[in-house]
Amino acid sequence: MDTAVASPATTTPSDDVRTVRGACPHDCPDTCALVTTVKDGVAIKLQGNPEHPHTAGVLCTKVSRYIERNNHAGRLLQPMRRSGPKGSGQFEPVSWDEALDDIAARLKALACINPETIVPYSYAGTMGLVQGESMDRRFFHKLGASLLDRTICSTAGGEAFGFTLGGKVGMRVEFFGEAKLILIWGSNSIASNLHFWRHAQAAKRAGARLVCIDPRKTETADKCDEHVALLPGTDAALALALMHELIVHDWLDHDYIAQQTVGWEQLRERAMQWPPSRAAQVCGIPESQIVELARAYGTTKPAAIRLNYGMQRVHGGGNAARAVACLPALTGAWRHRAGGVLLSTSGLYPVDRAALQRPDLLAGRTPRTINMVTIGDALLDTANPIKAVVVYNSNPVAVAPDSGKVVQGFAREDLFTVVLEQFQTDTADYADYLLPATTQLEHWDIHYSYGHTDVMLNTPAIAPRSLARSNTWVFRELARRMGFTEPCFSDNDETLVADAFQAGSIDYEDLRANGFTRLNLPDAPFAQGNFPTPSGKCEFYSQRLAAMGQDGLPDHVPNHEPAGSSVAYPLAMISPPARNFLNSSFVNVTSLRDIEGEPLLEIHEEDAAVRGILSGQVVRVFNERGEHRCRVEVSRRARPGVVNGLGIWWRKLGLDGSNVNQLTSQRLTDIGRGPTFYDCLVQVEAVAEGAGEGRA
Ligand SMILES: Nc1nc2c(c(=O)[nH]1)N[C@H]1C(S)=C(S)[C@@H](COP(=O)(O)OP(=O)(O)OC[C@H]3O[C@@H](n4cnc5c(=O)[nH]c(N)nc54)[C@H](O)[C@@H]3O)O[C@H]1N2
Ligand SMILES: Nc1nc2c(c(=O)[nH]1)N[C@H]1C(S)=C(S)[C@@H](COP(=O)(O)OP(=O)(O)OC[C@H]3O[C@@H](n4cnc5c(=O)[nH]c(N)nc54)[C@H](O)[C@@H]3O)O[C@H]1N2
Ligand code: SF4
Ligand SMILES: [Mo]
Repeated sequence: MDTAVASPATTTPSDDVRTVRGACPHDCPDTCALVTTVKDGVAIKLQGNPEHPHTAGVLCTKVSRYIERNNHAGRLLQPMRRSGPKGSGQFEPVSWDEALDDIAARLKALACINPETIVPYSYAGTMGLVQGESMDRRFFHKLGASLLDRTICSTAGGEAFGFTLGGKVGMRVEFFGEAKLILIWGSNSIASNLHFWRHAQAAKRAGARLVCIDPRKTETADKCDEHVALLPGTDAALALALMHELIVHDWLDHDYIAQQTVGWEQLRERAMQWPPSRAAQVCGIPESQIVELARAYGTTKPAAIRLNYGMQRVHGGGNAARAVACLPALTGAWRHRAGGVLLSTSGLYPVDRAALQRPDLLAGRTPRTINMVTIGDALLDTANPIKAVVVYNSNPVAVAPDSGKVVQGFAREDLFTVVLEQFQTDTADYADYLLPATTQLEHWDIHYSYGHTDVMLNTPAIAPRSLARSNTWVFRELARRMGFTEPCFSDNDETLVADAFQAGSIDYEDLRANGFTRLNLPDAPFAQGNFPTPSGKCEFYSQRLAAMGQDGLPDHVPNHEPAGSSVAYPLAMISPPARNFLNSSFVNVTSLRDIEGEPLLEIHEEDAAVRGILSGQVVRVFNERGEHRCRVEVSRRARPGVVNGLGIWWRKLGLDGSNVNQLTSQRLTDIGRGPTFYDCLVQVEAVAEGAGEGRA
């Protein structure tokens, strides 16, 4: 048996009780600091670290169940080989040596002919730099495999911010507590950014006004002073109308605009085409609400915007993020540390990706790039076939759009599929080899965050359960079997932790002592301009976009599938996360699934009434891409014309073996090649009692 495993922090004499500091690995802006209590080598308690200011000792409901997840009866504990038909989920146990020898031999045979027929597929099952983007990338770079464009979440907004502000940069989260007006825009903070919500609450207690801009009346909207329930994909129209009002009422910081921005005259002209009456039509909200919102934004200082990714999962998502990113420069909100906008802080971290990922191992080769959003089409492409996929840190069969095609692709008999997983997910069912992965309690890692500005260290608390092994271990072992001799393939996890940030850029001593360390950043980064754009200014007009043949100014770009544009599919469906799941993670944790119940579609009473739909019925939701059955709730959380299908269920744990992504499309965003999950028209109808309720 192979023995090279992550070593727990210290040796454990029996009845020794100790605590180990870690970091939450999940794809969440909060990147909480964890403290695990270990007794006799067993994790018995997991809490938020009270010493970490951002975490403040509090974890979300999901991760407070992490030990239940870790010790789950469904944890994969043994390498397995497919023993039944593709997709049947039937496996037989094999040894690690057998599995790795055969996988290496099969990849080698494919690589000899054309390494681009091999595709890695990974996302943020763990956000850790070590288990998420180090040895794996080195392995595929050396192999010359196809590159993966990791676009499934944040590239539309992220690249849009890059064009406008110069990167994923913005306000520091702790200063939201000092703001007097907070726009929570495309974010269900209570569900998906809980520790930001703490600061928003502090601001509210100090007299701030909170406004939530979201088609769904979320639990966050419930707790704000105002809810702007616009139609999905209309945020740029709203932002342009706000600019119109700022201009007309002269709520502008002329000095800031003159000194720190590019393209003011052009933007002014564009915004003047968007009077509130026009935006009200497009957004499906009252004109007066836009006028009032503009007044509040133009006259309250400091005003802060927490933009999140919910508003960029539509055709015009990039333009919408650009439009919102322009607002604080118009009012000079950046002058104050509690003013500005925050989408993501990840661009503030000096991560040394070249050292971690070693793109130099490509040695001049330029393999094709596969967009992970369109994996369905890519797997079905016969002209440039994919012959092997190695999936880790992701569950594409559940999370990628247009799952009818994704399933068809993974079901190909001639596709060789390796899945590294903690659980037998929908994707794992299609594996030829299913390899058991460690959890965050069992491996080393180091983390940046996209919601705060601390670096986090994760020290393993316990030994891996049974034969589970870390991603880095698997790729090291595969590299050895492929005959890759570069010394970088022998780096252990602690070396990778030490090399993750640019030399001298973070305080490793502080990190080791406390489990977290602060980046050294100014309070108000753009008070004097200094944007990391080519001009050093906020680029209302982007020369770089114009050079790519795109509109240099932000504009409203209608949805691919605009609300009201189809008679057959009259309802717009968005599919934001259910609060107690994290993407498709935790759906198999019984105590959390019990809270969510069954896959749910929220519908407004008017839309329900005309269809004769009653709360609690099973409905068929469908469009030309497929159909999905779920429970319906006639709910004040849905606005007229929009239904909310909460995600992301494991298909096999749903009502009919599908989930909402059966309906979503593979079409991309205007900027960033991102997914358009929330740009999706459907029809809904009640299903006769008793039909289609058998669990698949
Ligand atoms: N509990 C929980 N937390 C999570 C996750 C999870 O699955 N569950 N996922 C994590 C991940 S990967 C990410 S990327 C983030 C996602 O978190 P967010 O960035 O906040 O994004 P979403 O949850 O997709 O959407 C947020 C809100 O945007 C709304 N929305 C949908 N369409 C539009 C629109 O066109 N305009 C506007 N203004 N709003 C719109 C949705 O109704 C939703 O309430 O959260 C992370 N945190
Ligand atoms: N309809 C709809 N679809 C969506 C979204 C939506 O809002 N609506 N959200 C989208 C977004 S924002 C995102 S980010 C994607 C997320 O999509 P994914 O990144 O695929 O996220 P998860 O579904 O959580 O799957 C991550 C998997 O990684 C596994 N994992 C965790 N840690 C490790 C590890 O250390 N090693 C290995 N080998 N595996 C590990 C977990 O068990 C889990 O099954 O989904 C997207 N899909
Ligand atoms: S999922 Fe988010 S809120 Fe929950 S523990 Fe992890 S980082 Fe914190
Ligand atoms: Mo995401």
